Order: sequence, then structure tokens, then C-alpha cells
Amino acid sequence: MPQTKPKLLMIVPVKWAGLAGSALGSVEVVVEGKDAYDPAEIDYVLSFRPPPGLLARLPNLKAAFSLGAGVDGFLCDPTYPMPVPLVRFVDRTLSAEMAQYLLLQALIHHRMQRFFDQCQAEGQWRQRVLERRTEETHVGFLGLGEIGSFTAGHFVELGFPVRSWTRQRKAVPGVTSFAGAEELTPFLSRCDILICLLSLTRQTTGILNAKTFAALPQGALVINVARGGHLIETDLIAALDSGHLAGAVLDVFEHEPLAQDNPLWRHAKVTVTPHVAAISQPAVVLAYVRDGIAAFERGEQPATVVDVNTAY
Ligand code: OXD
Repeated sequence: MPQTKPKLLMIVPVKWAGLAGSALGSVEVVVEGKDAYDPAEIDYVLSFRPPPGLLARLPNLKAAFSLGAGVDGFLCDPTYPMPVPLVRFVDRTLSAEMAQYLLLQALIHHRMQRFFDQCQAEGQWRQRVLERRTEETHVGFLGLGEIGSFTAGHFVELGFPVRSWTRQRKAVPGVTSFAGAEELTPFLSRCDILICLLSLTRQTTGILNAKTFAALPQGALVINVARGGHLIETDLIAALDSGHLAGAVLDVFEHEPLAQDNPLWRHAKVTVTPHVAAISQPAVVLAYVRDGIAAFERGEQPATVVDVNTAY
């Protein structure tokens, strides 16, 4: 009897669909919105934020793959078909891109690049020493998974004291670990640069709020590259306007694209980028999915299956 190929339903941007044939080898691909398919024949799904209810209508689904490192786009659907395994995308290129973005933004702030941009615009030769020495500038990571650990290592190499806050204590060389709700305020109290890389869960939604900002040292910079749902925008604007925070760098927003009339666009202390800190490359994701499907078909689980109950 001929062996049937595993069938993958891709719910992806149009530009991805054309790449699928070559990259997925022995996997049969159907594209949502383009190809007709029988829901009972779908073995796997690839998406970032599938339409709510769609996965629940696939009775033989074996696993779902996320296009990105985050899986909140799947787990915000209350009908997600537990216990179907959900696989996050983890890749060195993605971690490297995120590290580049975070180092760039942190260093623009630390090295006072905006001041020198202004001097250049005015044709002024004005030397100025660092406001705070590197070894006194504490960088704090909210969340320290693959991407966070990789990035933290680069800050350590540059001489920054680095700390992290996670659900459970983590041992990463050069990083001081804080864990659990009771250690959040002590963690925040020394974060001159706070980087949010948390998964979006019920517990972390709105964690970047007035109380968190008040616990940071005067003049701190907040960088959010996780999800817009972590941030209470009005609290951020109040903390910036009061002078308590020196600035914010935001790559993710509750509603994307960010609305034209959102005041964050024009706030003098805010840098806005359009969710580009680390972009999954289609060819790399598809090779990852091909290998993940092969693992499931052999009866194994890829190492990056998340716990769908905790989203970690
Ligand atoms: C991701 C993202 O989760 O791009 O990878 O936001």
C-alpha cells in the first residue's frame, strides 16, 4: 500500500505559500484561503495567529507549529485543541537578530547617541562623558529563554552587570537570577535598562505598568520586544512625562499596525519600530517545520514543544 504523506495546513502570509513546495520535501502542503482541503486529512498546522476555532475543527491534528518564538497567537484561542503539541520556533538567526536589536537600542541610550545626533544637526562639537559608567549600568531581563540567555551573554561581555527575572531561578553565567513574584521589586530596583522578553500569559499581561515603572531607578530605559499586551501604554506615557523614565523602545503593540493617532508615534522619548526586532526567515522556518514533522512521524517530540498549560 502506498505510504500517505503527512499533510500540513499553512495559515501564513501569501509570500510564504510559494516557498513551501521546495522546502517541505515529503510533506504535502495546503494553504488556507487558497486550496480546498478536508479538515480530517490535516496532520499539522503552521501559523502565527490562526483564526480562533479553526484548529478545533481539525479532528486528526497531530501538532501545531508557530512561525515565531511566541505562541500566544495560538493559546489566546480558548478552543485550542489540548493536548495537541504546540512547537515554538527557536533558531540561532532569530536569537542573533534579537541580540543585535537589543544591543543597538541599549547602546544608543547608554552612549547618548541622540545627543550627538542633535549636536551634528546643529554643527556643534560638544564632547561629553558617559552619564553612567558601563559597570554601573544594570541591564535587567524580564524573561530569560533561548533569546534572552543569548543576548544577556553579549551584555555581560561588554561589561554590563546583568540580572534576570524568571518564574524559576535560572543559572546563566554572569547573570544574577531573581525569581518569583516576591523578587520582582528587588529585581527592578537596579534595572537601568529593562528588557521585556516574556511570553504573554495571564500572569504577565500588563506587567509593564505604573507599579513596575515606579520600582525602576530614576532615568531607566524600558525596551519591550515581547508582546504589546505586556504594556499599559498610558502608564508608560505617564512615567515618561513625569521624568521618572528616560525613554522607551517599543517593537510590539497591543494592536498592530500601531494606529496613526497613537501618541507613542510622536512621543519625544519613545522609539517605535514595526515588530521587526527579529523576523523569522521563511526558508529557515520551513526547514525547521520539515524536521519537526519528521520527528513526530518517527514518534519523537521536537525539543521546542511548549507546555500548553503554562505557555513555556
Ligand atoms: C515571534 C515574533 O514571536 O516575531 O517570533 O514576535
